[in-house]
Amino acid sequence: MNEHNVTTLNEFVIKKQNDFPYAKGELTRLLSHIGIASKIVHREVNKAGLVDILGEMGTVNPTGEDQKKLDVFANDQFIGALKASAECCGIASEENQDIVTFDNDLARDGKYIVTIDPLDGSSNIDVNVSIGTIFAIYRRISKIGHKAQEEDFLQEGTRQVAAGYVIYGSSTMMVYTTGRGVNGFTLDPSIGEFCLSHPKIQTPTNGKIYSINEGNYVKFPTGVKKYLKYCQEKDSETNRPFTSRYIGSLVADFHRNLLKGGIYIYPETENNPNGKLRLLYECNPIAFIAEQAGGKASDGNGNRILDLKPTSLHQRVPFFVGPRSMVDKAEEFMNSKGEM
Ligand code: AMP
Ligand code: P6P
Repeated sequence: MNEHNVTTLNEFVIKKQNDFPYAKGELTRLLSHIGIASKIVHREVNKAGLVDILGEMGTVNPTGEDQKKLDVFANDQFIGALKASAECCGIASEENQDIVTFDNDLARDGKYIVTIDPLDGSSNIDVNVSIGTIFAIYRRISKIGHKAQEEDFLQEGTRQVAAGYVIYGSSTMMVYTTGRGVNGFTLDPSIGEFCLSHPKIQTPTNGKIYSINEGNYVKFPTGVKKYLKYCQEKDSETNRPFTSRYIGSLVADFHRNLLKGGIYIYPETENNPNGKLRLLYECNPIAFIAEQAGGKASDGNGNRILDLKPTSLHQRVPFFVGPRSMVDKAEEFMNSKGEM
């Protein structure tokens, strides 16, 4: 706390480091570098409409999605900041087919790796809808002093040291956890600092919002169709019908649901048998935050997201995340037999 009675992100992170007497400040440095890159991306996102940084780059990312200029800019910013931190030996990014290893003496000694979606929901950039950065931090398992290996990035989500997202919306916020609760920081552009605005976030136990792309209804599994009808039926005892809210930007949809109480579902469909969202840099970090805020995240078939053993960098999984009671109810329908 300072004379302005605000706690900045850096002050908060350093304070939390003091809970670990043996800590050398390496995680602290990593988190503060992520904060710096987020502020630089915030600046560009907020003037995207004014400079020639909108529109397609003409290239595609590893999952075949058009790469917009801001995507590439954000990726470059985070890769640069993580390399400069000298605490990270490599990253796995949505924008890169393979892992990016930082092969210099300082970084090779870094004990952390980062998985990142530098600008998720970027198809919304040109229409001024909120977008976000999603990241997760793990301790490397390969030998320190050598290049990062793919095995470092294919760890279960339970091994995350930290996870967070930045939402570039009506205000820019960073929300993150290191396994001891979830805290949210709002960027105050007048001082260029993320300031603690949402301490100890706990998601409401009974939400009233469901978020899913209902345009895919005919391709949904029967259990999802049944759950949607359940959400839409009138029942005063369980506060139904629920409200449908879907922005089409995971960070924006999840952030609203985290604060207000709601379930987000991206299930498998006929076209996408494993759903659309990527395990390493979308589902695992969001799942870690959701659980730390008292919620639940599963693949809809009884498998906890954080327990899944990744097999590839850009692996997709079906994603059900929200208040425990809502995810449990959705899974109940997913497990029920019979047709619609
Ligand atoms: P370090 O030596 O800085 O890498 O810290 C060692 C471990 O202490 C980290 O992997 C975390 O588990 C914990 N830790 C250190 N700094 C922080 C922090 N700022 N916030 C939360 N946990 C921390
Ligand atoms: P659909 C954005 O491309 C994204 O990965 C998430 O941010 C978002 O929730 C989802 O895809 C939207 O997908 O198929 O509904 O447009």
